[in-house]
Amino acid sequence: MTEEKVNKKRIYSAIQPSGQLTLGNYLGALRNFPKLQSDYDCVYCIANMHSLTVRQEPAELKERIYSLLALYLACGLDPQKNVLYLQSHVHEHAELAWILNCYTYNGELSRMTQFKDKSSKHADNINAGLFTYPVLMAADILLYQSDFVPIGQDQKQHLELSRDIADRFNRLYGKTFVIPNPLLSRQGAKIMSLQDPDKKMSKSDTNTSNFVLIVEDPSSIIKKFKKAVTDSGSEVRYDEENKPGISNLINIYAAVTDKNVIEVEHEFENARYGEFKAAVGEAVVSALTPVRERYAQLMQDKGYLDEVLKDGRMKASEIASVTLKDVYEKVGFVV
Ligand code: ATP
Ligand code: LTN
Repeated sequence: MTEEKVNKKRIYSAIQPSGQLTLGNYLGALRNFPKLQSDYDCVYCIANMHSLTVRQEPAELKERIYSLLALYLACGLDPQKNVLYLQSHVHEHAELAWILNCYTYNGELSRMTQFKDKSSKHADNINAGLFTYPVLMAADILLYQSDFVPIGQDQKQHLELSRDIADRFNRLYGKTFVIPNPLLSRQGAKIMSLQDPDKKMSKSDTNTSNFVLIVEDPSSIIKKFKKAVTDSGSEVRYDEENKPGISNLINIYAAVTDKNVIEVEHEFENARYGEFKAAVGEAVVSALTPVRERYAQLMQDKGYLDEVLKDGRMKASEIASVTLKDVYEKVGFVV
């Protein structure tokens, strides 16, 4: 264990570079990461190995890796305080994943709802990686002896499996892995689609009116909010069941302005839907503008991004190699 780990609990999370990130990713995940950097020892990964479970265009994947790193930095993650690294730079991930594959049952993997969803979405490419994906995710988390893993609701089942695998291994060989706990984002952090507020805002949505990107042009953001689906009635009032469109917009406004739902309802007591939608668009633009500007600067400086990756690779490997060596010894490999 590293020295910092003795004093601080470790946070570990990862995002796949499989598309451009949305306002949903920002409010549900990214925006919360910098808040943890002083109190925890944080490790954030760009999970490019996971992305290969779905076909990727190589040049695009490469660009998206830089883009995700630039977003981590633009959102306020300080590379001195956090370890920011690329998964494929640390070979221990693939090695531990192989070992853990031998301690995971097919029955467990076939119960994973994401596997079922993705196999139906990509019926022409149900590859073995898609099936064993949760084992690689367990390897990510367990290599770093992570105490807490900030994730969305959709990843809870994978985290449960990581805990089961860690516990199984620890029982067989003695304490090897820290058992990780989920850190679920606040309730308001489930951002819904702008045109179809019954489903989650998602970066892989084929209808671009359903989401706004973190780095989207302000005029396009304003337009999308003006077009956002609302409900019958005319009151700006929170009611998830009967007014899902307005409730989603209230949630977004509350999140980007750091207000609560009651304050937002009060502020727009006498407003029409049109006025409210324009205000939400403006508030989102103000929240995202500094991130977009910083992102654009960072993307101009690939040399700097490469340096951050190099440093992250070194720090991550240092932690990961200790865990893998212990695992190799425990299972009886000659090290
Ligand atoms: P995909 O569309 O490719 O399935 P996604 O946009 O749903 O991707 P992920 O890459 O699976 O996003 O998730 C990255 C992080 O963003 C996760 O922590 C996830 O919980 C969070 N997240 C994704 N979508 C939302 C959303 N609509 N609201 C809040 N948080 C979200
Ligand atoms: N499966 C996650 C991304 C991911 C992850 C991880 C999250 C890969 N490895 C380790 C937390 C910890 C996703 O698709 N959002």
